[in-house]
Amino acid sequence: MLFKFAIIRTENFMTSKNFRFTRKTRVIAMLVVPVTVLFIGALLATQFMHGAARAATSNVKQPSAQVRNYTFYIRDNWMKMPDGQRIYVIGYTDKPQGAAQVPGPAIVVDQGDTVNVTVINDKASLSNNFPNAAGNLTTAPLQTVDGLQLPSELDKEIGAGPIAKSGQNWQKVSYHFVAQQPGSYLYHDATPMHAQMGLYGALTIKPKGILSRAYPGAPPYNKEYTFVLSDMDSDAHKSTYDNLTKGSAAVDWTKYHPNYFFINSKVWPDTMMDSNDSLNVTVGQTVLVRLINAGSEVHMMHTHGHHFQVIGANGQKLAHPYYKDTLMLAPGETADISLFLNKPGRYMFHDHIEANTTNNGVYPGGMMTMININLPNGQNPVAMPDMGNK
Ligand SMILES: [Cu+2]
Repeated sequence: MLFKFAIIRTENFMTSKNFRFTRKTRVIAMLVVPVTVLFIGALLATQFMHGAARAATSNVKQPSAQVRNYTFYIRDNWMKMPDGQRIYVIGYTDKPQGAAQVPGPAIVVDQGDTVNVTVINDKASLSNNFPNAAGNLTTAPLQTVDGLQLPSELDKEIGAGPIAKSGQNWQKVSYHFVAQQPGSYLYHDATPMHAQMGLYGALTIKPKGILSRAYPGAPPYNKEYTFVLSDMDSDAHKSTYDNLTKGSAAVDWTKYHPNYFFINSKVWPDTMMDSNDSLNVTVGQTVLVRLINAGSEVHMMHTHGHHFQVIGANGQKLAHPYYKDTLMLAPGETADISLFLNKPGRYMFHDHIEANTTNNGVYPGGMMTMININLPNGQNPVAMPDMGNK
C-alpha cells in the first residue's frame, strides 16, 4: 500500500451561510447536477521544503511529521507558445483570483506528513460546463501504476457533494492522506479529458529525515529537477473553449492529435528560458530528475552524452537500478533518474519520438531541453545552440 487516502469531509460551497437544502432538493441535485471535483498541489511547497531542509540540517533529531494544507481553485488560462499560438487550458491554482497553472502547483511533502488538499470549483463558467463525475475520483486523484489504495467511502462522500444554486454548480471537496511512500507521483483529475486540459501536477514525497536522496539508500544528488511531461492538441483545446463559451459541439477526443509537447508546459526553445526546465550544473555533479508523464501519449526520454541510472519508478525504489539512455514512460507513469554529469559541454535531453520534438509540425520544438555542464569557473566550452525563433 502506498498511501492511506480518505476524504475527511465534503462540503457544500455556498454564498449564503443560512442557505439550506431540503432533502428533496439535495437528492435532485445529487442526481441531476454533475459534480466537478478536482485535486491539486501548492505553491508553498518549496517553502515547506526549504523549511524542512533547514530543520533537518540544524537538528540531529528526525523531523516530526507535519500537517500540510493546500487549497486549489479550478481556473482556465491561455498558454502562449513560442510560435505565437495560444492554447486554452483548464488547471489548478492556489490563488483564488489567479489563472490556471499548468502543471498545477507542486505538492512537495515529507514522508509521514498528513496532507490536506481542498479543491474549489466555484467558477460558474467552468463548473457548469466542465463538470466532473465525482465518483471518478476514486481511481486517480494521485495515480501511480502500482495504484493508490483508496477506501470505498470515498465514492459515497464525494457523491454527497453536489449542489445547485441559481443554475450554478459550486463545489468544495477536501482530501486527506498520509504521505507514506517516498517517490514521484502524478496527481490529476480523474476524467481523462479534464486532465488533458491541464488538471494535473506533480506530487513529491521526500524520504523522512534524509536529505538529497530520492529514497533511502539511493544515490545522493546535488540538484533535483521535476519534469512534468505532457502533450496537447491545440485544436481540441480551442474547441473545448468554444464548447464552454459558445455552446458549440463537444470535442471528439477520439480524434486527439497532439501538436505540442511539453516539459513543465514549456516547449523548445522556451524550455531553455527557465532554469527549472533545463539542467544547469557544474561538472562532476549528480542530478536527480523526476520524470512524470501527465500526457496522453508515450514519451521516450533520451539523454545525449550520458547514460542515466533509473533508480525509481511509479513511486517505488527499484531493487535493481539500471542504466539507460532512452526511457519509455507510458501515460501516468513516473520515473526517478540519476545522472552523473562528468563531461563539460551541452547535451540534448529530449523525447526520442521525433514528431514530439516539433511545435505544430515544425522542428525543432516540443519536448526538448538541454543539459548544460559548466566548468568549475562557470564557463561552458560549448556555445549555446541556435534557439530557433527566440
Ligand atoms: Cu537526440
